[in-house]
Amino acid sequence: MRLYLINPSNPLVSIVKVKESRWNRYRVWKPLSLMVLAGLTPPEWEISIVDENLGAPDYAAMARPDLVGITAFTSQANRAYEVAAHFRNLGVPVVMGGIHATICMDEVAERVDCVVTGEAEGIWAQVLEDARQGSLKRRYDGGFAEINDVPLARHDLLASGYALGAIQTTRGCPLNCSFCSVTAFNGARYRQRSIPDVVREFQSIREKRVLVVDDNLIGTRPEHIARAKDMFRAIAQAKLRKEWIAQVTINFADDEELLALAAKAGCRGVFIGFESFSPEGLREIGKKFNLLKGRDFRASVRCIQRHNILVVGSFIIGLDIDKPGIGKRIAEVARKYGVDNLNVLFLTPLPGTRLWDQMKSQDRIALDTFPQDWKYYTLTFPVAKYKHLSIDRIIVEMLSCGRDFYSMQHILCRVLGNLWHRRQPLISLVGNLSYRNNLRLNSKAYADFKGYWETGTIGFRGI
Ligand code: B12
Ligand code: SF4
Repeated sequence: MRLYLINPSNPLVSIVKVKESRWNRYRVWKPLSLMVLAGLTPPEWEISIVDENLGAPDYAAMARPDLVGITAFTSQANRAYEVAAHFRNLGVPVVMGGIHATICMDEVAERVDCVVTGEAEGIWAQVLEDARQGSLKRRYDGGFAEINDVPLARHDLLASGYALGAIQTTRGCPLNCSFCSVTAFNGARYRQRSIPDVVREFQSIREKRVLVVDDNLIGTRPEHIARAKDMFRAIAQAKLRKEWIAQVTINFADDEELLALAAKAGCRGVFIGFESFSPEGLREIGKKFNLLKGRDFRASVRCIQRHNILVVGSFIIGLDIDKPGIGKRIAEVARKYGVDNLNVLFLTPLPGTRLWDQMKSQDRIALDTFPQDWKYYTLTFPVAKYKHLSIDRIIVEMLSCGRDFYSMQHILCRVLGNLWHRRQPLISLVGNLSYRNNLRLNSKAYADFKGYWETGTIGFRGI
């Protein structure tokens, strides 16, 4: 039985534009969901994982599969449907799962043979067996998996050519920020994989550098932190010699022992969602965790960096409190905090989030011709009606933020600072140049987007 597992690409996502910016070569990430699905698949299935981010293959020239499984974030849904249509025309049954299939089940069900909602661990074997028997049902629900059922992902199946391997050590997040899908999709309970499993899986990864995809690697409670420390100790003891990056909350900075252990285990960079520099902004999006009294963000960033760990800071633009001038302000604050890279995203009502419900009820979802508009739900296009910023204005703000933070002068300052502190100056340079290069690609993407906006059905200028 031949199974194709496909990760559809979205040409609007800048990381796939490797030709236009060779720096993006370092930013194509492995589709871990499909590697996990492969790990759950019995040996009688011959599996091929197709990652369209490395280039879409000529499906017509490939051997006919018995079953196709497609994963998709919302932004990949359009391409997912094209791929599904191709195989369904050949009479091959198509199963779709992942976050978009879970949240927008009815839309997906119209376009594939079978929808799998939730996490696949508890249900995939059944889906495969039914497919083998020719009795595939229209819908299966995996719910939340038992964390010990998460298999070792099949790291052997993907081609080389990725800069980083990928691994997941926890699922779920209790913080439920209004713009984020994680609590809705993976639940509020923070589930941690067994440490020996994590170490074994790390060992099976070919790449020296690894992305730990957890939404928050260290968690928020003392017992979470204690487990993170144990895991870092075990990774260090196993002498894996891997270098990895992860997402964490700002409390990472509050525990010197945690930082030292993480660095010893190979942590070289963390991605932190600051989201907004103002308490009103944080309250607006429900990121209360960053509101802790007395937090000095600059000092926290320094603490992390002292352990030779780079910090990527993420902010959101387009909150109700954001007014003209916000772009430059974010760049200034990020420089003040001293982050090594800045990642700014447009406030985007992702389906299934509290923000979606709120914006929908206020008629503020601007790009709402679905499914075709999903391709713009990459957080890199302004798809909503923002309170104080028209579409033209918010794009100007985003560009001015990028041009300020990634000016050659500021890049040089940061990289020289990292050279002086012997803090991965080369990685810092590559990271900064990659972002700078994408500014050019983004300007072009915004121009095309505005063209679509103006000729499309949306004719307003802010609310
Ligand atoms: C790693 C990651 C990335 C990587 C992508 C790696 C990849 N897959 O290619 C990078 C950094 C590139 C990325 C980019 C983006 N991401 Co992202 N990302 C994640 C993250 C943190 C983890 C995903 C992961 O690997 N999980 C581990 C695997 C094992 O779990 P899983 O994917 O959920 O798969 C399980 C089930 O869903 C199911 N399943 C999945 N696929 C299938 C298929 C079949 C057939 C079946 C049966 C089951 C099934 O089974 C799996 C095992 O249980 C999630 C957060 C999260 N918790 O999901 C956000 C998340 C998926 N990302 C999100 C977003 C918005 C984006 C971006 C659009 C914007 C951005 N700038 O971040 C881009 C766009 C990417 C694109 N190509 O269009 C949102 C998606 C929301 C939505 N409705 O789509 C999430 C949920 C984060 C959030 N804050 O809300 N992301
Ligand atoms: S943004 Fe981060 S902290 Fe907030 S709910 Fe999502 S994963 Fe949790």
